[in-house]
Formats: sequence, structure tokens, C-alpha cells
Amino acid sequence: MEKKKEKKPGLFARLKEGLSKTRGGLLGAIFGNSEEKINDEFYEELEDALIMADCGFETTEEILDKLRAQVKAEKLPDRGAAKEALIRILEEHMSDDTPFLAEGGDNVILIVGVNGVGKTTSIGKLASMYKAEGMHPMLAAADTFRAAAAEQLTVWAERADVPIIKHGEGADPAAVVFDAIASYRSKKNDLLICDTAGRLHNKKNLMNELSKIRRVIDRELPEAHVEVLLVLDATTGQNAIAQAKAFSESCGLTGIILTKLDGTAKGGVVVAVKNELGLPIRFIGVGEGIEDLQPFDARSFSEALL
Ligand SMILES: Nc1nc2c(ncn2[C@@H]2O[C@H](COP(=O)(O)OP(=O)(O)OP(=O)(O)O)[C@@H](O)[C@H]2O)c(=O)[nH]1
Ligand SMILES: [Mg+2]
Repeated sequence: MEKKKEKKPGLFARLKEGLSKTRGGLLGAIFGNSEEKINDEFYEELEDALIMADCGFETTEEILDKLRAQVKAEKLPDRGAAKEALIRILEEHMSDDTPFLAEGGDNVILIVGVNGVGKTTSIGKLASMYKAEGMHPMLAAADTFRAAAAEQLTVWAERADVPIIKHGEGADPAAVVFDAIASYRSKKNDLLICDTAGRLHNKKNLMNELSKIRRVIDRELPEAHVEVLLVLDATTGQNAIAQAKAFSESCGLTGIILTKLDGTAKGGVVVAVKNELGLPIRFIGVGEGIEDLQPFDARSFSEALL
């Protein structure tokens, strides 16, 4: 079978394109003339810009303090030099070297988040990515809220050419995960990715449902490396911290997938999430296609942001 491959701009180019609103509109203007002097006005403009880009108040202040200290200590002459320093500071804030997935072992990725953020789409992209890397992913359609949800995931499973386990509409999502684990075991897979229904983080009963799924995973696959990824929509950045706290309490988050960066001026939310919650950003979504997910790289991201 011939695979149709459109010539697409590279992922970094697409990320930059997405973040160009941030760059051109906010941060770009400040660094527009790199030979300009660093003065109080510069710091004020930068503060506004970082807050507008969703870096959050606390994180913005921390970043500015660090930048001021570096400008002083290293006697940085102009805005161009300050920009280089800021890229390094942002990179440091977002870097994380905890390993993702266990090579040669069992792995589970549980995907959670509020409605419509891009959970199912990201799972399709992940399955395709890891399959291409030689792993054997399997999907669990634990969004049983609507029949269409399992259908949507099935389309992605077909595209990525990976097996999927699903039940009927209204079934217990934890039971789907239970069955998926049984099938996962019998077929010698090495990565189980579980979709879940979108839910508001302040709905207690829905959050308890996630706790139950998590318990099933821990009980049935006690040796597995478990990643619980919260999917955040970059275009609605503000609420990210509250969401992450609530989801963490119900099912123990290990990281973030930030989607829809191709259409937003709010890329800074990743800086806030990492800084305030210590949760690493694992992947970023830069489009709707199967290849539009990339592992997060702090250096490229901070460069693209500025
Ligand atoms: N532009 C863009 N669109 C995206 C991205 N990720 C997802 N989408 C789109 O966002 C919409 C919602 O995606 P889903 O994957 O269905 O979201 P979900 O979180 O599973 O939604 P629920 O299951 O209803 O809670 C779809 O139209 C996707 O194509 C992205 O990185 N960029
Ligand atoms: Mg979904």
C-alpha cells in the first residue's frame, strides 16, 4: 500500500508559525530592535508580554528576577543579549529529564482532560508515533459517554494500524480498561493507551471515575510504567493550573500534552504549568493531522516562543 505523503513544513516551522502570534504580537515587538538599551520600560513591557502569553503572574515575576540578575551580573549590553539570556532562562524552567516510558517493559498512558481539548486526537498521534518507533501500542476506548467517542478512536486505531478494545455506550470505563489489560497481556503488547471522556475538573463523581480507572491499572498491571497525561488546550490557557491540580488529586498526573499550539498566542502556559506544578510537558500538538504531535523540547520551544 502506498502512503500518501504531502510535503509539509517541518514541525519546528509549524510550531513557530503557531507561536508567531505570541512572537509577532507580544514578545517580538520588545525584542524588535536588538541594539536597544535595557531599561525599566523594557522590563515593564516584558512583564506585560509574558503575562499576556499566559506565563502566569508568579512565574513571570520569577523569570524577570532571574533575567535582571543575569543582565546585571553579566553586564549584558542590549536587548539582543537579554533575549539570549531569556531563552536560556525559559529553557531551564521548562526542562525535565525524568524518563518517559520503560523500554522493554509494560507501559500504560492514561489520557485525561476537560472536554474537547484534543485527548482522542493526541492518542491517535501517539499510537502512530510509537508504532513507527517499533513499539506495539494498543488502545482502550474508556470514553463510554457517547457511542461516537469509541467510533472516533476506532478511526484513529485504523489509521495508526493498532488494536483497540471497546465496549458499548454507557459501559463502565474501568471495565473497558480491565478488559483492555487482559487483551494487552495476551497479545504481548508493550504500550496501552487509554482514552477517557472529557470531564470538568470540579465534578466530583466524574473525577472519582478516573480514580477507579487508575486503581484498575495499578492492580492489574502493577509492574507497568504508568504515565497519566493531562491534555491542555493552549488556546484556553488561564485555567490550566486549576485543572492540573484537580486531575492530579484524582489520578496522579505525571505530565502534560499541550495541544492547539498552531493557533494560539498563549504558548507561555507551559512555562507556568512546569514551574508551578512541576509537571513536565511531554508533547505538543501543532495541528489536526496524524503527524502533528511532537515530543516537547524545551530549547526549541523557548526559541520559538521568542
Ligand atoms: N489545530 C489543532 N486542532 C487540534 C489539535 N489537537 C486536537 N485538535 C482538534 O480539536 C478537536 C477536538 O479533538 P478531540 O481529540 O476530539 O478532543 P477530546 O479531548 O477527545 O474531546 P472529548 O472526547 O469530546 O472531550 C478536533 O477537531 C481536533 O481535530 C491540535 O494540536 N491543533
Ligand atoms: Mg475524545
